[in-house]
Amino acid sequence: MRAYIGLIVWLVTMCLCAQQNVDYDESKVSAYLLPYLLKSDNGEKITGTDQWEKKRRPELLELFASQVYGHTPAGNINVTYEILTEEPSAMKGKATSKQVKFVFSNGKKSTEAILLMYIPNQPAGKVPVFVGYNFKGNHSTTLDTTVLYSPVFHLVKEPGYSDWERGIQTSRWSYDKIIDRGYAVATMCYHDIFPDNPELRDHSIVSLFPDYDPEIIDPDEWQAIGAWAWGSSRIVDFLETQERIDSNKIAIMGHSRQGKAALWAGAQDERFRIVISNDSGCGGAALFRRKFGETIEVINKNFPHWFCKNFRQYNNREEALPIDQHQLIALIAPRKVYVASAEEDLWADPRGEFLSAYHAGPVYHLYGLKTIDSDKMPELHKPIMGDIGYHIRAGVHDVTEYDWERYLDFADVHFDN
Ligand code: GTR
Repeated sequence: MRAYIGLIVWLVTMCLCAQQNVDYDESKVSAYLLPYLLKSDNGEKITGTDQWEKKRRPELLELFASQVYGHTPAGNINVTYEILTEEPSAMKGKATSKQVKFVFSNGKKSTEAILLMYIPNQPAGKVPVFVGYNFKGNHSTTLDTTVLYSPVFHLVKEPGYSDWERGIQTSRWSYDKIIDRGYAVATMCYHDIFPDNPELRDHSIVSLFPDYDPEIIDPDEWQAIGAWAWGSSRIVDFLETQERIDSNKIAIMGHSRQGKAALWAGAQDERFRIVISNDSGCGGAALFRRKFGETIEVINKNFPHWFCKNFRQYNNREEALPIDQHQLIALIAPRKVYVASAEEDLWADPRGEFLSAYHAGPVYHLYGLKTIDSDKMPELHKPIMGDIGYHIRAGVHDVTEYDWERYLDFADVHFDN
């Protein structure tokens, strides 16, 4: 059955590639020069962590904001939390579940989201937590019938969303494993923050900010990925109020488009101590300059509401982009980062994902941390577990139990759990 699904996915991907003129041939990847990590825009060499943090890091953050993801507005909006349910004997008694309604408001208009949490009952006391968005509603991540449908469900439940059934994505959420290993998990449907459709921008949190104009999008204005990243920081704000959560041990895990948003969130918000990008591909961990699989032009065409408008200048002009994704990963240092790929997920360019994790190394070296020591990709299922982690597993674009097991192993090491 799995092989059959794999074949269908492969066929669909091949058709997509043929249509969109993308490359899956490693021998056609032309030589490229990556932008400097440890040299600032005025040519100054960066040799220490102080210089990195005060000079180069802010420069790079600004470039990612102005050229790729858009600026996150400085002003905030009001967020309130309402505990909707609390069940101390969820998951056959081994966890406490909580559902919390977030109301985002600017005084005139508001939007809502629901956070679902499972917290292990053992050990008692504070526990580390994984934060991550789900794609098809909290109810899709579990068969637990008390889990509510997302507020945004009525909006996006259109053709194409007909598979939003309860439990449809349980395989992507290894709740039992997470709880058994002493971690909490907090998830929200990403559509609640910015429904993944350019026409629904008015229903996103972006529309609550003072400078929002429904008719005009400025060249460096944030769009969906920026909003999703912002939303995960609001989840952290809430977690910081929770007695059972160890707010020094917060990991973010994002898959695919959410892997992109997780890296951007991790670059901006230092409260994420571990940042995990699962099959994040173009605009995530993959190096743009390889132009392998999905490219800037293709992603901007298919998802015009993900990146800022300035990013479109680099359609077919990857060399002109002043940054590349190894620098995004480096912005997470000295916090821990883990990049994962799937062998058949060529659209996301597994080698490009690996190489950006590898090329982020020099910044981690400044901190004396353990990086990936070779640009040769590891074999399948041979994870690298330094301060930068990486694995490639067999199979297609997905989040599997294997992936979660590695993230738990990585968190065990770095959170000393
Ligand atoms: C694809 C997109 C990728 C990736 C993926 C996903 O259609 O081209 O960049 O984000 O969706 O999020 O599943």
